[in-house]
Amino acid sequence: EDGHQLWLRSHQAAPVKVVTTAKNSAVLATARQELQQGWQGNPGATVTLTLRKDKAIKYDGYRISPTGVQASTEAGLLYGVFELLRRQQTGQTAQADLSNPSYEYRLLNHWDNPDGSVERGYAGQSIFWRKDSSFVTTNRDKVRWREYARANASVGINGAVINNVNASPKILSAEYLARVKAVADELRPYGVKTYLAVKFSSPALLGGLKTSDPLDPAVVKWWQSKAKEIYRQIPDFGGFLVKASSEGQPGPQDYGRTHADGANMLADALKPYHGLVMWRAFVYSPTDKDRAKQAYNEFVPLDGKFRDNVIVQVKNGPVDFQPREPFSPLFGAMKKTSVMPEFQITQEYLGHSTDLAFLSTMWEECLQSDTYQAGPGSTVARCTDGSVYPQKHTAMAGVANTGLDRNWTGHDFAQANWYAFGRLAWNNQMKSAQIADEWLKLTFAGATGSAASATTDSNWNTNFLAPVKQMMLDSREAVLNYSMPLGLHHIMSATRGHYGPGPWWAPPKMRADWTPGYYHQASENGVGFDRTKAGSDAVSQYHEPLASQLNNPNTCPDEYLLWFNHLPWDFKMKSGNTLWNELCAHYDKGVQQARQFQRIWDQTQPYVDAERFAAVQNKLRSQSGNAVQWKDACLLYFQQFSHMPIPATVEPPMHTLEAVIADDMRPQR
Ligand code: BDP
Repeated sequence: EDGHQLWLRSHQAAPVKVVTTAKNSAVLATARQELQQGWQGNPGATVTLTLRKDKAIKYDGYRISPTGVQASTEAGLLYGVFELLRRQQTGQTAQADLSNPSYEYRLLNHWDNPDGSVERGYAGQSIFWRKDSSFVTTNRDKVRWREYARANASVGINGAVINNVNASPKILSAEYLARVKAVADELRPYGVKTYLAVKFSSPALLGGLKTSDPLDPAVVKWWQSKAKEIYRQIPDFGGFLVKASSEGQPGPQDYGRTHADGANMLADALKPYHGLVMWRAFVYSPTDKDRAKQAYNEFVPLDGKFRDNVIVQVKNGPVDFQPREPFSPLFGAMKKTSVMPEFQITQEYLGHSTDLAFLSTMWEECLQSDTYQAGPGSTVARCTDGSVYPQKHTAMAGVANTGLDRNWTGHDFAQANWYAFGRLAWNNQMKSAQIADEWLKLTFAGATGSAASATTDSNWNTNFLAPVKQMMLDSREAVLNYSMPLGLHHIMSATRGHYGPGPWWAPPKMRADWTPGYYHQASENGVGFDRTKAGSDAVSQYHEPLASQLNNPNTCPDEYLLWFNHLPWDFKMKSGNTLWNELCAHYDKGVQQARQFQRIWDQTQPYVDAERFAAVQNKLRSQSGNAVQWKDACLLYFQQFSHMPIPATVEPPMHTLEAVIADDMRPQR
């Protein structure tokens, strides 16, 4: 029980007869095989896979019934099969149902480098690239890529960008493309398309041209012939993901061109092959006053100027994957452009693969946020899935948390985030409680080797499923409480790769917008970033009535308070507490929650195999230590400014500020 099987644990299958009207294809063969491997229904039953056009079925959607699946694409049949099996395994009734994906493209973004390292990866080396840069595709590679593709298909993910957005130009060289083709060949039978992140200056760096100016004819030609070269080998290649004019990456602005000029040039090169360009809106410069405003300022004026095979890829929040951010104001504001959300599955800012944080609740919160851009109910979900605006393409991306670790994701519970991402990309109205419920049943039921099963054993339901599900649902808020409550953000340690606290970090000459002080603004006057009309006025990028609500500290929700306001330490909160006391209470609560998670898990021992029980127990122990560090460090750091006592109800610090800072300076990972 090393977790390698993810939520796809093997089952004793009952015999089943598969009948199909579809022509034989690789994807259909996969669907058939999955049924035969996993059938839990009546032994000897006949299941029919019907391929037929049906107006009610969108993209790769499907209809299922206890006796079969109907879809208009082979991938739809495969997804229907996985749903049928999921229902059997989780004890849901297999009543007739129609299911359409919310988004046409559901992609993982791998920040994997050609040398095998993974940027912000906490689960080992890349599954796609090897350090020794040997391009020999081994049988082990192929098996792993197929297992990976199968896991994706089981939750409806249909695309993978297999290299880092901070892209190396050599990814487009002939020898790397051969490896890309090898990957694509293994992902294809599972309906997963392969994409690449490209470096905008590749024509100069790789092609030897004098410039990479998107309006230069030689540059245009270079990309056209590169596209041709790629599609010759990979006819169903998905397209390019581009990080340009962002964090030092080259881009169209280096040549005085706009993001639209750059994106459109690449889009034209891919158009003959139906390829897509996902152009990231993650842009900010150190000279602007408020980083949170910049993507909006740059991209809104370009609305309507992008080719129809461009999708603008927007991080969920306006800054950078913080544990909690308000939604990016670009959602709903770009009305004539395809816009897609990007979430971070890997836990860069939420405790790496040490802390347990079920991110589904975070994504659900973002997707269900109301932008009001087209009246009440214009949620981020509806503004990006085509319900509000007639987007040509719809998509959702997640920065993957996978690596060569035996359990794929480092923390066994981090698998749930991969799972949840796929489920929400398929259905952006899904509730986190249901996702957690499914994942726990699929991943842990029957794992002790006993007869314990999700459907029949009420002890398992009461003593394992219920408390562990609650722990998952509370886990992200717990991380917030002990790290960045009340709208605090970007105050993590830089020396330890964003793990642990670091509100003090400010090396000389460091870019201000990369230091925590820029964000927390703590002084004797108070704490928080003033983004009200009197401050940076970021609030005005939101639609009314939201803008006014956020602009006033008395109506701004507590969870965004210090994101939008700079407030005195004795500011009176809705609870009646002073801001300082409220801050102390949150940090303390986070620590207590982490402790409680340890207790909950300890109680589950009879229901979990020894290996995963011990692995999770160890992680939770470290997480508690991390929570205490965060609490002690932040309270002692901020106390230097508030000069107020830590309330007696709060567990007193067990570290000194000096000790935590010294520890932070000693790189640990
Ligand atoms: C930041 C990461 C950095 C990424 C960047 C991005 O720290 O490693 O390159 O996001 O999304 O959060 O491009």
